[in-house]
Amino acid sequence: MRTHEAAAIGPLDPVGAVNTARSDGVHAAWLPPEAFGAIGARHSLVCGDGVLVDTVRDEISRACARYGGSTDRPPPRPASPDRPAAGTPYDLVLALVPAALLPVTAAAVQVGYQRRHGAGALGEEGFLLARHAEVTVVLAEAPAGLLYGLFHLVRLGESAFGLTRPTELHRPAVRLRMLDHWDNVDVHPVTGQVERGYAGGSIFWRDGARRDDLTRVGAYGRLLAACGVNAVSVNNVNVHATEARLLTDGLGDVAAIADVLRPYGIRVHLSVSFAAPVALGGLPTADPLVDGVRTWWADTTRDVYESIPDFGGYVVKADSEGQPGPFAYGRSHADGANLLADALAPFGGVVHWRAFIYDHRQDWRDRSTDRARAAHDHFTPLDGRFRDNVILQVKHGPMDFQPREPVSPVLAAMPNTRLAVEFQATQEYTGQQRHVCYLAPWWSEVLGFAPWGDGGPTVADVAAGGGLVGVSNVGDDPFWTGHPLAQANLYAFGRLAWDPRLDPVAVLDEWIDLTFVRPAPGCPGPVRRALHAIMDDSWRTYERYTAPLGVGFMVRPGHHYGPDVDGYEYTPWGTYHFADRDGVGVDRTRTSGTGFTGQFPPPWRDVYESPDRCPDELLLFFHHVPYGHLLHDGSTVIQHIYDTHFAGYEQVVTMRRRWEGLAGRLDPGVYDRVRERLDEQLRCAQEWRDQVNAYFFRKSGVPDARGRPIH
Ligand code: GCW
Repeated sequence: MRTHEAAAIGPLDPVGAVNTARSDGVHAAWLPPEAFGAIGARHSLVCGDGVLVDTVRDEISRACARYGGSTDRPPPRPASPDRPAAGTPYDLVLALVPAALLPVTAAAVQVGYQRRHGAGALGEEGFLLARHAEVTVVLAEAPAGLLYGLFHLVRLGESAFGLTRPTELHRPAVRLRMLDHWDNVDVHPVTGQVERGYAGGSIFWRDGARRDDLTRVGAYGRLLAACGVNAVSVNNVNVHATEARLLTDGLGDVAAIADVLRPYGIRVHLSVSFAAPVALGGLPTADPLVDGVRTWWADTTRDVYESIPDFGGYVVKADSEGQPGPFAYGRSHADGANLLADALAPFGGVVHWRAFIYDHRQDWRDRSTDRARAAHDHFTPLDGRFRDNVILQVKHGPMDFQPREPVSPVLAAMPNTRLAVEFQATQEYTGQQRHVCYLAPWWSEVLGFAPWGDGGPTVADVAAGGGLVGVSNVGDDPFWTGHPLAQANLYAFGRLAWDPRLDPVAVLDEWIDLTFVRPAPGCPGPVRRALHAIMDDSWRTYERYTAPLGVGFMVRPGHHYGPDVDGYEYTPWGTYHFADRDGVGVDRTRTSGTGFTGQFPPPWRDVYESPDRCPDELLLFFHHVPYGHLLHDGSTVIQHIYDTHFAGYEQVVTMRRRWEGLAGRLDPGVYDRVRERLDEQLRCAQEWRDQVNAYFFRKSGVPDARGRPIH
């Protein structure tokens, strides 16, 4: 098996355009050795102590061994970091400086540190980057800052050593930048080793046990640190019997993973079962208000911290899709979350309590129950009742990671609760890593959305104190993410979590620079041009050939891949489009529908309420309209469906052609894998186009105005 995997990545391309293969057969993703060329060729000094500073040193030493530079430790006597030892010119200095000394040190190296920032401006993870007198300087107050500073230099490459650079202060906008793995320890009979995983097995677990060799986990931690992620939860939020035991007998395995991730500044979190006191502790109840239950969680949590002193905390999916929760005891979710929060508080841990609660046994005949309303209905009455170390983890949309949804109104309705926004990097509903679908533009739109209207706070502002969580798309596949281009989603998740204002196209550029060749300045390069052409708009392309105008869920039930327009129409899951011969869409208005529009603050409650003002791309999410309804561009709904489906398919044809233009320019392993997936994407896009068009033609009887073939 391993040999087969190793063979998946071929030898280096003679053109030398791309160099990302590793001897162990695992793709280097955005950290190929070449990405360290600029640093490795320099003389550098690293000042500071601790595990993370050692990581910085190791990274630089390895790069120097390859590229001929050198790296020193600080001289015995403290000296000015720009020329720390007289007569020893350094090109690069990375220094950990006590917060109180930062202004002085910065002044000494003339990096333009602004006094108004005062001491402590960089915080736990920030860094200052400057260039003065031909020395590039990175200063940090805490070790993680130095690590992030190093990876920033990697991103900059040679330009970090250019003639001049303005001083830059970097610190993350969002404190908790976390990836949730939906990995099972046992291979689950229905969901497998990784629930909704499209990249092979788990990097942590295999066939019921932790993997002995955690080298891959270390490499993963390194990739995550390089894009800014600082927390990982290592098991599925659907906690089955074996996985529940990670909290007690399996703790050693979690600790082993934590040991491997620690040098990259990543804390480990664990998904736990709310019923653990019963299932593991032998108690008769898991009622959050019973003393014995509280004591059990307090004792168990203390043991966790004895094994893993920097343990991040618990993730909980309660009363959702069959998982146990406080409702069984007539208690609220605040009672449930606070129980765990109290157990974690003495150690500085947090509870990520998921807001994904809805009735999955709904009667499809009942048009008044609306799954989109559920999280808001359940949680907003609890605002202000959660402890400070509870983070309510809210999926970005009110339904479930569809290619298009409005922003969840919960994000605008709980001012007294810490909120985290959850994205799905694993492409459950966006092509399952067989389709190219660069998700950063979608996430960026969500993060920039202003729930109270333009000029007001954005979703990113709301998440700043809670966090951003991504469901990981990684597995033991040699390319990490199955589809090599899906690596960009993981990279972009970390970067947007660090700075939500980043332009997704610029983030893609960073990823291209690191992962593929960095072309000469001024030359866009064929690889870069083709990747932008294929990826920049790929999410919208996916949207075009799948479910139209925000309606969602026209996928095959269960595995959720490929089209099935009525697949979820007459099911208990609350996922309907209500197409009939006259029209399509879900009436969620206050006037005549489920009233969901009323969960938004102004102006959106009124914008969404009105079929004329509602943005086209969300029209069918909010309204049931006739097929002849006119969109803002003057097209009818039915014609829009036909046009976008034909166009989306054609765009995939173009994508595939662009990729073929890269033959011979890329590592053959990467080239072949993407090409193979594009073939499948094309097949599937055609199926989507034909099924959706045929379905609506047969329902409505309205022909395509342009007379194209509809079956
Ligand atoms: O979208 C649904 C997925 C489930 C997942 C659930 C959740 C982990 O189909 O596989 O369960 O969301 O987010 O909890």
